[in-house]
Amino acid sequence: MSNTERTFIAVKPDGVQRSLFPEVLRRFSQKGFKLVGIKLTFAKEELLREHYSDLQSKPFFPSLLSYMMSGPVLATVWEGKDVVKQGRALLGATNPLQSAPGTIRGDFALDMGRNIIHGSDSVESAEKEIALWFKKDELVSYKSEMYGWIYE
Ligand code: IDP
Ligand code: MG
Repeated sequence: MSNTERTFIAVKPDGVQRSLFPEVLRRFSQKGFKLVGIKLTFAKEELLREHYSDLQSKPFFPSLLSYMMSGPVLATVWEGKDVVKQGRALLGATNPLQSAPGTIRGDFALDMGRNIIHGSDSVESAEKEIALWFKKDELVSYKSEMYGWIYE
């Protein structure tokens, strides 16, 4: 399994406003994942329409767009073994009421439309989302000094 798999994780506007982003960064870092991209940004409608293109026909799509544009988003890219699937596990279920305690949504959220965090759901969508949110030169390559303590 590749140690260089990447995923896109975004702390949504409510997570930023509620100061939950340090908790998100802590959980991903302490699990062993390497941060390779980070920026605080206001998402443009055009970007969000592309990002959530699979949900266009859903009744909640307009409110999802306004939610995602209600404040800055902390966009991040993480690298590591099985990071896409593991990242989704750290997040919990889409509906926070169905997210187990110990997950980010399970610990900090109640409503689907305020579920504080996004995570790519497959390696393919991670690639698409990373390219959508980050320019190539905004992602960094570096040797993590903790790798020897994380990977056998
Ligand atoms: P995910 O974020 O867990 O991948 P998706 O089904 O891709 O879930 O939906 C994207 C986002 O749209 C969710 O995180 C949530 O904020 C919002 N959403 C999904 N389903 C509903 C719904 O039924 N009502 C309100 N918002 C929803
Ligand atoms: Mg999704």
